[in-house]
Amino acid sequence: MSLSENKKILITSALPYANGPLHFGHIAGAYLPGDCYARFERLRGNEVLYLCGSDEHGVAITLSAEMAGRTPKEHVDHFHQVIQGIFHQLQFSFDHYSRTTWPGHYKTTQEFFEVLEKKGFIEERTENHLFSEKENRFLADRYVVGTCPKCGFDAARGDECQRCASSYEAIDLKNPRSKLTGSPLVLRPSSHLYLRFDLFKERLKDWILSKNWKENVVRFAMGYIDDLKPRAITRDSDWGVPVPGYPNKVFYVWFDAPIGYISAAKEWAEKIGQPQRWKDFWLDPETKLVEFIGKDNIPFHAVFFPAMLMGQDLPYKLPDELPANEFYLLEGRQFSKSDNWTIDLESFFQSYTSDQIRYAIAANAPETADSDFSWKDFQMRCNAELLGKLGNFVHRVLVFAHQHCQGKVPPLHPIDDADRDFLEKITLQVELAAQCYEAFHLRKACQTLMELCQIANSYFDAKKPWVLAKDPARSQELYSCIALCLHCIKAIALIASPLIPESAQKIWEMLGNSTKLNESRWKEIQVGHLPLGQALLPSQVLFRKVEDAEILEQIEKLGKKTKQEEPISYTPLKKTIHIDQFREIDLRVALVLEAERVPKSKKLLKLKVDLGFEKRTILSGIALSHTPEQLIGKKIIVVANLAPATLMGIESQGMVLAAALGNRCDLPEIQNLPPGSAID
Ligand code: B3M
Ligand code: ZN
Repeated sequence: MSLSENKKILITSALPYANGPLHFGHIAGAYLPGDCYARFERLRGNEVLYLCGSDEHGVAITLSAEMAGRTPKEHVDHFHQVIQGIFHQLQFSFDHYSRTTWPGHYKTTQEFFEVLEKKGFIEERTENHLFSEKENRFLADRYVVGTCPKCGFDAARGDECQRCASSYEAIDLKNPRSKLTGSPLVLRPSSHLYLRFDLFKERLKDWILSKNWKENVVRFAMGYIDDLKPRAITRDSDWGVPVPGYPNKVFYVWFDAPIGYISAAKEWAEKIGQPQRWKDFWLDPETKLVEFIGKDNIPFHAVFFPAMLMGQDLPYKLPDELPANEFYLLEGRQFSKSDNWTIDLESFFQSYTSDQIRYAIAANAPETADSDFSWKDFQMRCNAELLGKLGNFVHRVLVFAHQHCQGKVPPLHPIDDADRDFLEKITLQVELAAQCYEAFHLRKACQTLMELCQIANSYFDAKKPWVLAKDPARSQELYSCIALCLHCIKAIALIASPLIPESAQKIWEMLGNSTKLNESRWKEIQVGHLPLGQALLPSQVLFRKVEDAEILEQIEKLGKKTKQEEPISYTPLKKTIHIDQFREIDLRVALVLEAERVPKSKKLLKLKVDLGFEKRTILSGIALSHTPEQLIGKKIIVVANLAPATLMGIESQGMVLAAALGNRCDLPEIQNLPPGSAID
């Protein structure tokens, strides 16, 4: 194969929604494959720009922010950090990680729109949209659930079906209802801007058919193109990229998000102090553009975004490759946070190294069919493969070299047929691995790596260097054997580097190298030999054994709900008040002197409290969560300047502060200060 160099390669991984932590499904689909490919192409000497960023707009964000009691901005700020943390843990090597709330992205999106408008691809239309009479608002996309018009799935989202990956307009759903309240929706006219995707039909068709993509991607995309209609690209919302000239409207998230790939390049160019540099990637026909996505994103990357690019004035690159992966399941079922059918990434990272995780996911990547993370498989990958085959070979050779070759790279001379055969196989596996990476076949790359380890172990066993070591007359043979094994370890480090970069670097250093493997060149390492006499480092443990007990414990955890993991329904945030309004509320520490149930009331307790300067009677609706005995003697917080109110014939002279969630309720308690202390 050609080991081309100096080609510009622009790589993107789908921009994750900043509305929750990522799970393994995402990582297996669009991120790990993208990172391995970027690492491989850099090793080959190509000029790689690998971009990603948080997708921070859209109703998926406003909806989950609303449910979490945060503003959209607070919500995305939080999850942008969380997601970046996960990517960092997994050693993802983005050249830049942006976010779609970057002001430069707003500008780029608006310019994109203005060009489309100028060229006649935008039209305003008044059409029916889904309206909730109960909530008195139009509901878009993810605020709507209903039956998928394509596959009949009855809990499909309003803009794309999570079961069959179709994309449609919310009004196409059967039996549409509000996601928040479950109430039925009616059609009401509303005016929006539509992008005339239909005008791109022929160009899209020709373009897709000229591609040599996976069959499922082409089939799926062609299905869309046949049926291309104008689609609304605006929404009524205040969260998103504002539509120039249309107050109160923002762009539909799938309009602005893919433009994020371009604005991420712009932000990167600014960061490196060469603001025009993004054009070298995006506007040069010589650039190779590779977009890594999960299969649910195919319509947008194979049809809608390319049409938007075709409708521009500038010669934007269209994707050359669209490696779209299938779904990655957990023990045979879709990952689901609400059912606790998930893996807590934080504790996962504490127990296992990023390389163990990367390798286990890559070895089982959902490339041609849905695949599965299972704990047993994870254990097997870590123990039998990484430790048993790879780690073991590196260890036994290094230990041997320290014992019998003075800890240095020995001479490779003379060599016999078995040595020659081994050498050829090493070369072959390295070439095979390169082909796998180039074709986005991570599973096959992992297999190739393990085959090489297997070949190496068999060679070592057949050569029996421990026998050679007993006969001083055979020291040349011994040296050749160990020199070849070290040569093979170098090849292992090389082909392992895109997959398990940390361990590959450690191996590289154990061979006595002081450079960075990921800054080296594939070709040079492939053909070169370790310098004769180079001092080796002692062997160090690369992978720890994963014990049966820890795996059993993990399997048992699956599907069991813990209290904190139940889905929480938060009370919506109240409107903002001024500090002066807050200061009007007089909060005081109160000691509970007496407490008793109010006859005929399930909820009310009657408390006698001491405020230091006076005693009061206060009624509180906490009887379902607290017994009178639990309260007596506690110092709680009360609103002391509330107008008295009569409940069940008793006058209540204040209000107890309590935290509440659903039916549960908890009282804040003061430890040290006396009754009457003010709280502000
Ligand atoms: N955020 C959807 C997703 O995470 C969306 C991808 C945008 S890529 C431009 O599946
Ligand atoms: Zn469907």
